[in-house]
Amino acid sequence: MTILACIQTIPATAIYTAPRVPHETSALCPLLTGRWGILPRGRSVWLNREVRKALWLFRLEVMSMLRFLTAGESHGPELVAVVEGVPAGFEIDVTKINHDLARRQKGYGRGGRMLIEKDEVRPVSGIRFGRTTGSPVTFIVVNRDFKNWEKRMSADPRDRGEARVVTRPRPGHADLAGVLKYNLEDIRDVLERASARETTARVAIGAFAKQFIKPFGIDILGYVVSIGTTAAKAPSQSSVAELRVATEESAVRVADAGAERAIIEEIDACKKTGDTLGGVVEVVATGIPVGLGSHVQWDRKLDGRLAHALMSLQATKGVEFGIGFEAGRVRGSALHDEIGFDTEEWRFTRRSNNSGGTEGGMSTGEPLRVRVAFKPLSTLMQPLRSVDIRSKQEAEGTIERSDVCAVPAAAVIAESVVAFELANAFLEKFGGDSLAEIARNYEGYLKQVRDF
Ligand code: EPS
Repeated sequence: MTILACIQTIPATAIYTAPRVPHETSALCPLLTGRWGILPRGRSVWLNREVRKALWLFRLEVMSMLRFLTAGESHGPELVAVVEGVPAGFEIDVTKINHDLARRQKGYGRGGRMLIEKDEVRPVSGIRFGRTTGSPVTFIVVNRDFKNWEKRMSADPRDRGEARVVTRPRPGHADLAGVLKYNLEDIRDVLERASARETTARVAIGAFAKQFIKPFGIDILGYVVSIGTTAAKAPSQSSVAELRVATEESAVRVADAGAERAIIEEIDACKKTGDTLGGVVEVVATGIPVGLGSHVQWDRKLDGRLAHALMSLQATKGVEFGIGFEAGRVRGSALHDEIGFDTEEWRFTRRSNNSGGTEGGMSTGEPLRVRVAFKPLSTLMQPLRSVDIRSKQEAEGTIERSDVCAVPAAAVIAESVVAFELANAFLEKFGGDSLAEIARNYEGYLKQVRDF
């Protein structure tokens, strides 16, 4: 009601392309007719700032089924994840969420922190007797390390003297831009939240979201493609299940024993010289029905939304779908995935999947393949040159306990954010308030595609 009231402020001359007008309805969107006026689709005009703000709120309200927030500092008492827009009736197995959290903690090259933590969620809202109720879901993860930081991370102003102020920004971290932007004197006020520790909450959310789409046959896996200069052999022929077995057994999440040995050697060499290593991960997802996302508006495009989510991960430097940047170097005839028709199964087929499973911002029904490049972590035990923010004198970047390489963990994290985005797009397409309603919509749509 509040959101619709905002829309009343749109001047009579403003016309807006309403985001959720279904294809076969009239130009008068039922949601927006009556006393709120008519917003015809198919035409755009310039809107003033207030109107844009109102519509932005509206977009959040009606477009995204799911939304989430995370909160918490790396060395604070707890991490918090809140997910809103959750439909009722989905079975939630908390042990599966904890399993993914344990996967995130693994990987050769991690630092001492992972020996302290045993990340597990405590569900505190929205789940009753193992099922979602439709209410917002909240998960809490305790930072065991907090007991070593109680005074330094205290909320009580009387503990200010315990802070051990950090004044030497690390090149590559959020440190310098963060203190300048927020006008802070202690870099710790920035680094605590910028830390990749936050991804614990995102993995919990992703593992939760997976449980909405798993019943509909969507399977998602993240694994490592390369670390430093060592590339693992491409496992393109393997099924996701085979790939899962192979990469879960690997200390660096690759399906290639030779590459694994070389990567471990490289991590060891980096550790000796106080350096760090980045890499590339791939997320593959199968069982996605054709038509998640939409071509009709920029912010409804599935690949755009996935790229946004993946680029928001700490240390991400690039995202590519299918053959990615290579697409800019080949001819169209070599790139595009030719279309066939299987008369026995009565369905459209593709002769390749260079697109990585999206065309026009929609899923094609082929496996989603997206790669993410992670830069080497910016805490170097052999620090780079920097400047002290107080004295303005040249100084070395701060040394914080950190990891030499967190790319195997990044594969699990990327898998999790893809899971959330797919669940969100799935619920948007088949939306409803309960599992039963969503399942009906899903079956009806599959029949429509079969009968096309
Ligand atoms: C992380 C926890 C952190 C780091 C790492 C990721 O723990 P701590 O800072 O206590 O050693 O290991 O964070 C970073 C690399 C970073 O730049 O902040 C985790 O839980 O994944």
